[in-house]
Amino acid sequence: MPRDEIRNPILRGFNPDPSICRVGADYYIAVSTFEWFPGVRIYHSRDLENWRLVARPLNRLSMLDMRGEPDSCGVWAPCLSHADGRFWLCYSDVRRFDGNFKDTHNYVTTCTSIDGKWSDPLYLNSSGFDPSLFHDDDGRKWYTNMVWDHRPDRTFFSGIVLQEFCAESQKLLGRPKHIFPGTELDYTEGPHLYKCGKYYYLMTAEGGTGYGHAVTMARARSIDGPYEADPSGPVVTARDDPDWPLQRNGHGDLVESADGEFFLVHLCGRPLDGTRRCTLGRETALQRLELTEDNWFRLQGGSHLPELAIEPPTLRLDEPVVEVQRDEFEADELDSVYQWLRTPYPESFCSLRDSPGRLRLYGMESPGSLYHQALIARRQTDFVFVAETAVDFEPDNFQQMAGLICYYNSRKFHYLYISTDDDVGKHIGIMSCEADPTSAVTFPIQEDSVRVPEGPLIWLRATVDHATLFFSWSEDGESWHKIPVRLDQSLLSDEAGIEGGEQFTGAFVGMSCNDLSGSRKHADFDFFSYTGKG
Ligand code: 6LW
Repeated sequence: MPRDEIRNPILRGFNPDPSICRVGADYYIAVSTFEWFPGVRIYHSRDLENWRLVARPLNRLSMLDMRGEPDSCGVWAPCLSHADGRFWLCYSDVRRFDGNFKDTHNYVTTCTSIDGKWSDPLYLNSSGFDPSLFHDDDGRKWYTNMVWDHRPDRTFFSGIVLQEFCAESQKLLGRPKHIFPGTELDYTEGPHLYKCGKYYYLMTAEGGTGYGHAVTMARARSIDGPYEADPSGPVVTARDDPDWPLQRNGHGDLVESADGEFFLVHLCGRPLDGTRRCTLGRETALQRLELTEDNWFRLQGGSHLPELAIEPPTLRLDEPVVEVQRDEFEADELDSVYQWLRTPYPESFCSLRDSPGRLRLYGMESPGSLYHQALIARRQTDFVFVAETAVDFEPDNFQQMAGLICYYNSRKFHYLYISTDDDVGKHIGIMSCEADPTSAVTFPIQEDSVRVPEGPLIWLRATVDHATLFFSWSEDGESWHKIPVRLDQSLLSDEAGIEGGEQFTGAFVGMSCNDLSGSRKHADFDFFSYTGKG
């Protein structure tokens, strides 16, 4: 039965910087993936409510290699469009996070079907991130990106530039033209161009991707400006309403339905109660837009605050999406719910064939590594969840570890691992990195690490309730031992860390195997389950 409202967020958990396009009755949203491989996730829906993951286009070495890239670098803000019988996807591969530089390389790839093999990327430029392509109705194509200015005593975000893109010669033509400096909100990024009636519209994200974030709109009579910003301020923001349930609203894109209704997708964050920490990262929400009599796009109802629930489109086709909750690893390929870090070579550490019915991970670098980790994980999509696995692992020395990990990035994780040493023998330990800028790890049960029997399987469980994480273990999957240490799950958030952290992804939970000795000791995971409870 179609429901009478669509609840926000529509894409829960880490799904930021949404870009939406419609082809006939089909809607597609592409989101950023940062250091998680494969790059970009594209969801499909016919009713704007039920979204199914249908493509992960940047899936091979020639498209993406993020080994060594810092946390929250990699693939930023894609732009998905459809023209001339194919999909076009622009994206940035950002290679530096801190300090004055970004080293952001922008590419475009195309494909005639959303889930086909996307073309090897065409390099476009590196002057700033958030590349975006607009297909005008006269056949010309226009490329925009934000410009990053590393110089002192000025904003890093120096506005939006425009350049024509020639699809035949595959080149950007002429010199880039500054078309919009941004408003006083600053941090102008995430440009998308549209044409509607007598105006071109330029949507941008402003105010930074934290609690000052906003979607702003400017318009011009010709494509290259001058663009004037909407005098009534942002289309959507909660920057002045810290208690509004959807925070950090910004970075949006609009779409028109087949029967002329306008919708906005935008990113948002839902901080844990009483905190400014989003463990679910930046999520995607949907709003209704209307065009006013004087031709500005505003939220339906006239507020700047995003709605928690909106009226569904009139044209609807329901497609409920059922996610696999327990993976027995019987399939030939890893389910697309999982991602891994940075490397385009998953076969170098991960196999479903070497031990049929199990996921085998070959131990690689440490959980702090920016190069080659054997870590397979899925997004945390609920504030309350239980994740379980059972692992067959016989470590030979203390440098070999395998287990269940709640992971945000190389400086924020809680790891329930099995290892061995001369004092205790085979045991379970916990290793946490608590957003420490020096990357130092703590061992909360170092004095009381739990000796476990040699033998085929040890079950491991993570129980998360908002800011609280407890780990448990079992010898048979029935009788569980809860480790009496309350871990702070809120550290696995965008905001935790030095100077507010301000990172861009979201918490994951998954399986990890490390062999710091280099002998690639493997661990076999019998199943992985995730049960979300809202
Ligand atoms: C993205 C930019 C932004 O490229 O944050 O919130 C950056 N908006 O547009 C990283 O997601």
